[in-house]
Amino acid sequence: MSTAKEFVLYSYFRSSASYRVRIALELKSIDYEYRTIHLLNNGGEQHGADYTKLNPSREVPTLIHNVAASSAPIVLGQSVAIIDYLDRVAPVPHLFPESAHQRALVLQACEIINSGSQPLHNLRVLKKLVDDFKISEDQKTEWTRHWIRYGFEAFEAAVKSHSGKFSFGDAVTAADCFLIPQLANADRFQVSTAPYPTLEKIRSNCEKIPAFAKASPAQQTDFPKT
Ligand SMILES: N[C@@H](CCC(=O)N[C@@H](CS)C(=O)NCC(=O)O)C(=O)O
Repeated sequence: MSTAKEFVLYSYFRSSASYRVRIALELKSIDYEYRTIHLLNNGGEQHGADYTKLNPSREVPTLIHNVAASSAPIVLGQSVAIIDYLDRVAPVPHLFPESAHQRALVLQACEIINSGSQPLHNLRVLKKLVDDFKISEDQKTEWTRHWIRYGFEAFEAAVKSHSGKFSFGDAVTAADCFLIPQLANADRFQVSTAPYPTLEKIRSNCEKIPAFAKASPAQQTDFPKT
């Protein structure tokens, strides 16, 4: 009989929000069960009735924490909330600093991507633009590129004076967990990162850490084989 793992992640290989949480899980060496929610198949599995009960926003990621056999599992959506939760239940390595000021700066950087850039080119936003406003493929791509660049400009300015090897000094923080997946989105939409030298430096340092590679889309079980 197979026993459920303590942690379960509902994810999609290409989802940058899921990728953030995968990085945090890998950095913390948390073993977890990966469950795929295919965002395109059958009109999008995120809209299924059972999944919607877990994640009313109908998006990935969702984290389940099976705390104890005797208590109900903890179910969490929203990558900021999930990573904050993981940082409390598995504090090593810390992804949010202790100091109120430093923690706010890290959250600010996370939110530049989480609320100021990625949601504007999320799947359902693009679908609405195509379905109801009849934008072309080229316009869709240009829209996406615009919001990725918009976020990178802000992120570069926000971390430039704080960065060392990573966004904040020489230790990985949650900010890096948000940046790397958005850089993967930039690659996908052929957005040059040359105007953002701090982001390029951080990326090359993150690439040296195995947890980032393990969390990448190509390493996930639902990554297309062909
Ligand atoms: N702010 C949310 C964003 C989640 C999100 O945008 N997920 C995307 C994939 S990256 C999604 O599931 N989209 C489904 C849709 O738009 O239908 C988080 O951080 O968890």
